[in-house]
Amino acid sequence: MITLALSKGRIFEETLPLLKAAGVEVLEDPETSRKLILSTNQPDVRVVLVRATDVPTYVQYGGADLGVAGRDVLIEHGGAGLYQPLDLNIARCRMSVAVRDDFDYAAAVRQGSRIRVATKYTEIARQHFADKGVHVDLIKLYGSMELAPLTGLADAIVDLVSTGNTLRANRLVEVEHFMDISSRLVVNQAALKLKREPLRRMIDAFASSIPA
Ligand code: PRT
Ligand code: MG
Repeated sequence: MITLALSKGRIFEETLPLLKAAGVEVLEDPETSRKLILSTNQPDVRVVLVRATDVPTYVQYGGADLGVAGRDVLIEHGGAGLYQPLDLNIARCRMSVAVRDDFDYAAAVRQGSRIRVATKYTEIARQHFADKGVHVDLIKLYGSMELAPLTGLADAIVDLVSTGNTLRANRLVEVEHFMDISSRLVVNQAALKLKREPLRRMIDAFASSIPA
C-alpha cells in the first residue's frame, strides 16, 4: 500500500493532474465527502487528507509514504527525515512583507528602528530579517495576519501573497517580495527503500508532468 498525504483545497486540486499522469484517479471528492482516507482506482494507492502544515509530519514519521507541501510549510517544519525529490511548481505564490499604507517601511529600516512583525511564518521571517540585518520583534499568529497592522498589534506582516487581493482589501501594501513559493513532493526516506519500485514509478510520472 502506498499512502499519499495531501491537504484539501489548492494542493489537492493541483495535484490531481499529476496523479492522473501516474495513472491514479481519486474516487471521492474531499469537498463533499467527510472521509479522511480516500480510495483511488489503484487498489494499492490511497490518499489521506491532513492539514497543510501536518503533511511533513505525516511523511516524516511514516503516517504517509509521500506527500505534497508548500516550500513555506517545509521551511517552517525544518525538513528532517524528508527526501524532497521534486519541485512540482504548483500552488505558486510569494512570501512578502506588507505594511499599512501609511507606514514608511523604508524609513523604519533606514533608521534602524525595531519593527514589530506579525506572522505565522516565524522561521522564514527570522531568517529574512537576520539576512537584512534588521531588528524585529516577531509576534506569532495562527490566522488573519492582515488584521495585525490594522489594529496596531504590529507594524508589518510576513505572509503569502498570490493575487494581492487580500492585501488591497485591507489597505495593506506589499513592500518586499523576498521568496518565491511552490509546492514540493516529499517522500519518507525509509519508505523509499522498502517500497522502492512503486514510489520510483510515481516520482517519475510526477516528474514528467510538472506544469511549466
Ligand atoms: O487554509 P487552512 O488554514 O486550512 O490551511 P493552509 O492555509 O495551511 O492551507 P492552504 O490550502 O490555504 O495552503 C496550502 C499551501 O498553498 C500553502 O502552504 C502555500 O504554499 C500555498 N499557497 C499558494 C497559498 C496561497 N497561494 C495563498 N494565497 N497559501 C495561502 N494563501 C493565502 C495567504 O496566506 C493570504 O491569506 O491567501 C491569501 C492571499 O491570497 P491573495 O490571492 O489575496 O493574494
Ligand atoms: Mg489557507
